[in-house]
Amino acid sequence: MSILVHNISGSPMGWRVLLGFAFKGVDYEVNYLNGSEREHKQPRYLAINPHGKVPAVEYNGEIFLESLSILGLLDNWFPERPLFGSSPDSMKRIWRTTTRHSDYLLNATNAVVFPVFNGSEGEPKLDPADPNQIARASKLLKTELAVLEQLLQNGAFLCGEEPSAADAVAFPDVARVMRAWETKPASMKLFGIENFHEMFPLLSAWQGRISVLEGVASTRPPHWK
Ligand SMILES: N[C@@H](CCC(=O)N[C@@H](CS)C(=O)NCC(=O)O)C(=O)O
Repeated sequence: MSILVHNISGSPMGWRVLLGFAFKGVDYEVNYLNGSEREHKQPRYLAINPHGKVPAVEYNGEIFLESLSILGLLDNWFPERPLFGSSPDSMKRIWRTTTRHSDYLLNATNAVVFPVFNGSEGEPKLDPADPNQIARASKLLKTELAVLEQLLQNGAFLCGEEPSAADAVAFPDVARVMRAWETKPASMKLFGIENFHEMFPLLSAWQGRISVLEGVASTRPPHWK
Protein backbone atom coordinates (compact mmCIF):
# COMPACT_ATOMS: atom_id res chain seq x y z
CA MET A 1 0.00 0.00 0.00
CA SER A 2 1.66 3.22 -1.10
CA ILE A 3 2.03 6.23 1.16
CA LEU A 4 2.03 9.79 -0.16
CA VAL A 5 3.18 12.72 1.98
CA HIS A 6 2.26 16.22 0.87
CA ASN A 7 4.95 18.63 2.03
CA ILE A 8 6.65 21.96 1.35
CA SER A 9 10.46 22.03 1.16
CA GLY A 10 11.83 23.31 4.49
CA SER A 11 8.59 22.88 6.45
CA PRO A 12 9.63 21.58 9.89
CA MET A 13 6.27 19.89 10.48
CA GLY A 14 6.40 18.05 7.17
CA TRP A 15 10.04 17.13 7.75
CA ARG A 16 9.29 15.55 11.15
CA VAL A 17 6.81 13.17 9.50
CA LEU A 18 9.35 12.17 6.82
CA LEU A 19 11.79 11.43 9.66
CA GLY A 20 9.18 9.27 11.37
CA PHE A 21 8.96 7.11 8.24
CA ALA A 22 12.76 7.09 7.89
CA PHE A 23 13.33 6.01 11.53
CA LYS A 24 10.94 3.12 10.92
CA GLY A 25 12.48 2.16 7.59
CA VAL A 26 9.10 2.52 5.84
CA ASP A 27 9.00 3.67 2.19
CA TYR A 28 6.89 6.64 1.16
CA GLU A 29 6.59 9.15 -1.65
CA VAL A 30 6.58 12.93 -1.29
CA ASN A 31 4.59 15.47 -3.25
CA TYR A 32 6.46 18.75 -2.76
CA LEU A 33 4.07 21.67 -3.16
CA ASN A 34 5.47 24.96 -4.39
CA GLY A 35 5.18 27.20 -1.32
CA SER A 36 6.19 30.43 -3.08
CA GLU A 37 3.45 29.86 -5.66
CA ARG A 38 1.00 29.16 -2.81
CA GLU A 39 0.16 25.76 -4.26
CA HIS A 40 -0.95 24.70 -0.76
CA LYS A 41 -3.72 27.32 -0.89
CA GLN A 42 -5.14 26.17 -4.25
CA PRO A 43 -8.50 24.33 -4.37
CA ARG A 44 -6.80 21.09 -5.37
CA TYR A 45 -4.80 20.95 -2.13
CA LEU A 46 -7.53 22.55 0.01
CA ALA A 47 -9.63 19.50 -0.85
CA ILE A 48 -6.94 17.47 0.93
CA ASN A 49 -6.38 19.87 3.85
CA PRO A 50 -8.93 22.68 4.17
CA HIS A 51 -6.43 24.61 6.36
CA GLY A 52 -3.97 24.72 3.46
CA LYS A 53 -1.17 23.42 5.68
CA VAL A 54 1.36 20.64 5.35
CA PRO A 55 1.90 17.83 6.08
CA ALA A 56 -0.95 15.66 4.86
CA VAL A 57 -0.55 11.93 4.39
CA GLU A 58 -2.58 9.75 2.02
CA TYR A 59 -2.60 6.11 3.05
CA ASN A 60 -5.06 3.28 2.57
CA GLY A 61 -7.50 5.55 0.74
CA GLU A 62 -7.66 7.98 3.69
CA ILE A 63 -6.18 11.40 4.37
CA PHE A 64 -4.36 12.08 7.65
CA LEU A 65 -3.55 15.56 8.98
CA GLU A 66 -1.61 17.02 11.92
CA SER A 67 2.04 16.10 12.21
CA LEU A 68 2.02 14.83 15.82
CA SER A 69 -1.05 12.72 15.29
CA ILE A 70 0.52 11.26 12.13
CA LEU A 71 3.66 10.34 14.11
CA GLY A 72 1.40 8.67 16.69
CA LEU A 73 -0.48 6.76 13.99
CA LEU A 74 2.80 5.49 12.50
CA ASP A 75 3.28 3.32 15.59
CA ASN A 76 -0.15 1.86 14.98
CA TRP A 77 0.41 1.17 11.30
CA PHE A 78 4.02 -0.01 11.63
CA PRO A 79 4.67 -1.22 15.19
CA GLU A 80 8.34 -2.14 14.55
CA ARG A 81 10.84 0.46 15.89
CA PRO A 82 8.28 2.39 17.98
CA LEU A 83 8.54 6.18 17.85
CA PHE A 84 6.78 6.62 21.20
CA GLY A 85 8.55 3.93 23.20
CA SER A 86 7.51 0.47 24.31
CA SER A 87 6.98 0.91 28.06
CA PRO A 88 4.69 3.26 30.01
CA ASP A 89 7.76 5.04 31.33
CA SER A 90 9.43 5.64 27.96
CA MET A 91 6.06 6.61 26.45
CA LYS A 92 5.56 9.24 29.15
CA ARG A 93 9.04 10.67 28.64
CA ILE A 94 8.84 10.67 24.82
CA TRP A 95 5.39 12.29 24.66
CA ARG A 96 6.41 15.00 27.11
CA THR A 97 9.66 15.75 25.27
CA THR A 98 8.00 15.61 21.84
CA THR A 99 5.17 18.00 22.68
CA ARG A 100 7.50 20.36 24.54
CA HIS A 101 9.78 20.71 21.53
CA SER A 102 6.89 20.79 19.07
CA ASP A 103 5.81 23.96 20.83
CA TYR A 104 8.69 25.86 22.51
CA LEU A 105 11.58 24.82 20.26
CA LEU A 106 9.60 25.46 17.08
CA ASN A 107 8.58 28.95 18.25
CA ALA A 108 12.07 29.79 19.49
CA THR A 109 13.59 28.63 16.19
CA ASN A 110 11.12 30.63 14.11
CA ALA A 111 11.79 33.76 16.19
CA VAL A 112 15.43 33.65 15.04
CA VAL A 113 15.49 31.99 11.63
CA PHE A 114 12.59 33.89 10.06
CA PRO A 115 14.26 37.33 10.45
CA VAL A 116 17.63 35.81 9.50
CA PHE A 117 16.45 33.99 6.35
CA ASN A 118 14.20 36.88 5.30
CA GLY A 119 16.90 39.54 5.73
CA SER A 120 20.26 40.02 4.09
CA GLU A 121 23.49 38.76 5.65
CA GLY A 122 24.30 40.82 8.78
CA GLU A 123 20.93 42.58 8.51
CA PRO A 124 18.08 40.42 9.72
CA LYS A 125 14.58 41.56 8.83
CA LEU A 126 13.39 43.02 12.13
CA ASP A 127 10.20 44.66 13.33
CA PRO A 128 11.12 48.37 13.73
CA ALA A 129 8.47 48.68 16.46
CA ASP A 130 10.16 46.03 18.63
CA PRO A 131 13.55 47.16 20.01
CA ASN A 132 13.91 44.00 22.14
CA GLN A 133 13.29 41.52 19.34
CA ILE A 134 16.87 40.27 19.01
CA ALA A 135 17.53 39.98 22.75
CA ARG A 136 14.25 38.16 23.37
CA ALA A 137 14.57 35.75 20.44
CA SER A 138 18.21 35.02 21.27
CA LYS A 139 17.39 34.16 24.88
CA LEU A 140 14.43 31.98 23.86
CA LEU A 141 16.43 29.98 21.36
CA LYS A 142 19.50 29.52 23.55
CA THR A 143 17.27 28.33 26.40
CA GLU A 144 15.61 25.68 24.21
CA LEU A 145 18.88 24.50 22.67
CA ALA A 146 20.37 24.21 26.17
CA VAL A 147 17.46 21.94 27.17
CA LEU A 148 18.29 19.63 24.25
CA GLU A 149 22.01 19.72 25.09
CA GLN A 150 21.16 18.68 28.65
CA LEU A 151 18.96 15.77 27.49
CA LEU A 152 21.79 14.46 25.33
CA GLN A 153 23.95 13.98 28.42
CA ASN A 154 21.82 10.90 29.13
CA GLY A 155 21.98 9.08 25.81
CA ALA A 156 22.72 9.11 22.09
CA PHE A 157 19.21 10.37 21.29
CA LEU A 158 16.87 12.75 23.12
CA CYS A 159 14.99 10.02 24.99
CA GLY A 160 17.51 7.18 25.13
CA GLU A 161 19.55 5.02 22.83
CA GLU A 162 17.07 4.79 19.93
CA PRO A 163 15.66 7.60 17.78
CA SER A 164 12.12 8.51 18.82
CA ALA A 165 9.38 10.98 17.93
CA ALA A 166 11.21 13.53 20.10
CA ASP A 167 14.21 13.39 17.74
CA ALA A 168 11.94 13.57 14.67
CA VAL A 169 10.36 16.74 16.03
CA ALA A 170 13.53 18.49 17.25
CA PHE A 171 15.81 17.61 14.33
CA PRO A 172 14.26 19.92 11.67
CA ASP A 173 14.41 22.92 14.01
CA VAL A 174 18.02 22.32 15.01
CA ALA A 175 18.83 21.78 11.32
CA ARG A 176 17.22 25.14 10.47
CA VAL A 177 19.29 26.87 13.16
CA MET A 178 22.47 25.24 11.81
CA ARG A 179 21.52 26.13 8.26
CA ALA A 180 20.97 29.77 9.26
CA TRP A 181 24.33 29.79 11.05
CA GLU A 182 26.11 28.24 8.04
CA THR A 183 24.53 30.52 5.44
CA LYS A 184 24.12 33.78 7.43
CA PRO A 185 26.80 33.69 10.17
CA ALA A 186 26.91 37.47 10.72
CA SER A 187 23.15 37.62 11.26
CA MET A 188 23.23 34.63 13.60
CA LYS A 189 26.04 36.26 15.58
CA LEU A 190 23.64 39.13 16.33
CA PHE A 191 21.32 36.53 17.86
CA GLY A 192 24.17 35.15 19.96
CA ILE A 193 24.90 32.03 17.89
CA GLU A 194 28.56 32.44 17.04
CA ASN A 195 29.95 28.92 16.77
CA PHE A 196 27.17 26.35 16.94
CA HIS A 197 29.53 23.36 17.33
CA GLU A 198 31.38 24.92 20.28
CA MET A 199 28.25 26.20 21.98
CA PHE A 200 26.30 22.94 21.65
CA PRO A 201 28.76 20.07 21.14
CA LEU A 202 26.35 17.27 22.08
CA LEU A 203 23.62 18.66 19.81
CA SER A 204 26.09 19.02 17.00
CA ALA A 205 27.16 15.36 17.38
CA TRP A 206 23.49 14.29 17.60
CA GLN A 207 22.74 16.11 14.32
CA GLY A 208 25.58 14.23 12.68
CA ARG A 209 24.41 10.91 14.16
CA ILE A 210 20.86 11.33 12.87
CA SER A 211 21.95 12.66 9.48
CA VAL A 212 23.70 9.38 8.63
CA LEU A 213 20.83 7.09 9.64
CA GLU A 214 19.36 5.21 6.70
CA GLY A 215 16.72 7.20 4.84
CA VAL A 216 17.43 10.50 6.60
CA ALA A 217 19.50 12.18 3.84
CA SER A 218 16.56 12.11 1.44
CA THR A 219 14.33 13.91 3.97
CA ARG A 220 16.43 17.09 3.71
CA PRO A 221 14.64 20.02 2.07
CA PRO A 222 15.30 19.76 -1.68
CA HIS A 223 15.97 23.51 -1.94
CA TRP A 224 18.92 23.14 0.49
CA LYS A 225 20.73 20.67 -1.77
N1 LIG B 1 -0.81 21.69 13.44
C1 LIG B 1 -0.32 21.45 12.10
C2 LIG B 1 0.39 22.69 11.65
C3 LIG B 1 0.93 22.58 10.24
C4 LIG B 1 1.64 23.85 9.79
O1 LIG B 1 1.54 24.91 10.41
N2 LIG B 1 2.37 23.72 8.67
C5 LIG B 1 3.07 24.83 8.12
C6 LIG B 1 4.47 24.40 7.67
S1 LIG B 1 5.50 23.89 9.03
C7 LIG B 1 2.34 25.31 6.87
O2 LIG B 1 1.76 24.52 6.15
N3 LIG B 1 2.45 26.60 6.57
C8 LIG B 1 1.96 27.13 5.35
C9 LIG B 1 0.99 28.25 5.55
O3 LIG B 1 0.46 28.41 6.65
O4 LIG B 1 0.77 28.98 4.57
C10 LIG B 1 0.56 20.20 12.09
O5 LIG B 1 1.22 19.92 13.12
O6 LIG B 1 0.61 19.47 11.09
